[in-house]
Amino acid sequence: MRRGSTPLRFEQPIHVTRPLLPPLAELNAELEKVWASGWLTNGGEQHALLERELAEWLGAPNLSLFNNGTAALMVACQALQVTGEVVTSPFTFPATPHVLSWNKVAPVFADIDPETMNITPDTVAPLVTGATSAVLAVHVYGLPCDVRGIDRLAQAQGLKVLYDGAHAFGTTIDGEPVARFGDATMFSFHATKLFHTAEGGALAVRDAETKARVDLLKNFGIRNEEEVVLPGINGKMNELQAALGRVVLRHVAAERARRERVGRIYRERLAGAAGLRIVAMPPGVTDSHQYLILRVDEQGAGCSRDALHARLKRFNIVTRKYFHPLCSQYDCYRHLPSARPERLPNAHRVAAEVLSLPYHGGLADDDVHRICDAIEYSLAR
Ligand code: T4K
Repeated sequence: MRRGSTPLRFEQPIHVTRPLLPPLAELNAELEKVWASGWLTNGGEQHALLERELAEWLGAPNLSLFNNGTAALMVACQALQVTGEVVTSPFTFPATPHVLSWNKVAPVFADIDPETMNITPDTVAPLVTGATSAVLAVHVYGLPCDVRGIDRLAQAQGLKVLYDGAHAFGTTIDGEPVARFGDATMFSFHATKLFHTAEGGALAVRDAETKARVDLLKNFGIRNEEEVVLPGINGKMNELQAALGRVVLRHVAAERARRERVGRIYRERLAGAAGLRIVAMPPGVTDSHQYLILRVDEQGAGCSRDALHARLKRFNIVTRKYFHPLCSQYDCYRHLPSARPERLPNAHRVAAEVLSLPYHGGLADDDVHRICDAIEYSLAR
């Protein structure tokens, strides 16, 4: 961009994300098999194949597919018999605390670390009471929690550990797949996720016995024609979703590579901008490439996150404030003692700073440069 000139407005909205859409012919080839089988759901061939392929991809041998990530987390609470109170993060999507409420469990919000943006053993420990049965931590944006510290705390206190890994598809920690930690890890395969099945999700658990329980719970508790052994729900992924997932999976590596390049351009272009910082993965962590997060320090940038978000809209660039407001600010949770703002200072600060920038493989290099031009221009206004 020439200095002083106004960047051009995009003709079409530039979204925060776009789904990976594989060639339709590839999907049709799989759908023809589904049609020929006459089998659309309730554990068909595509389901079995995808479950196996993902178990390998995620390094999570005890994996169960679901119709969405929220249902997977609902079932995780049932399978692990979570009761009473659960310590969780306020800096997340509403699904995280809502699954606790739907399980008649009280969410207790812990503050987050200002850098990892996740709850930590230090913020969780003081909130553990006799009623606490578990920790439900979130690997927000694919940034891993202090998994070893949380596991230690949980062991010492006899708590279960559930991870909301909705953003952590492909995250590894020192070479270890993220699902190896805790008692259960949920993945979301929503259309907005890098790997997706339009709607979908999965739950990884520690052992085959727990997986068997999860599989019963996601299918009404039906063991066979004669026996219903648990009060389960319908959490099943259907054959069309599974077929889509199998085709999308073939293109995940290319999408990751493309996002890496997009991320590099953002980092190079915005490196010197005062008050702006792009969130980076800590050493030893493989990025899930789910989101690209800008942190806006209002004082340094001379512009608030909200102002930048609004100014970018004028260029047809639709950024998102994931995750503002905090879950602790929702009407259904703000009455909780743990939701009081003075108890969550880091969460409030971080929620006012973060902006999810457009980040997907459909962005051309030139698009990213134009977005950066618009950011630089907006900061100066
Ligand atoms: N835990 C965490 C931490 C989560 O982030 C989520 C979901 C969950 C649990 C629950 O998992 P699921 O039950 O959903 O599997 C979106 C997604 O709907 C949601 O899955 C995701 N997190 C959340 C962070 O983002 P919205 O309300 O922002 O979606 P929406 O419709 O505004 O879409 C965002 C952008 O994506 C649009 O501006 C354009 C683009 N888009 C979206 C869709 C649906 C497309 O280009 N095509 C599409 O089909 O929640």
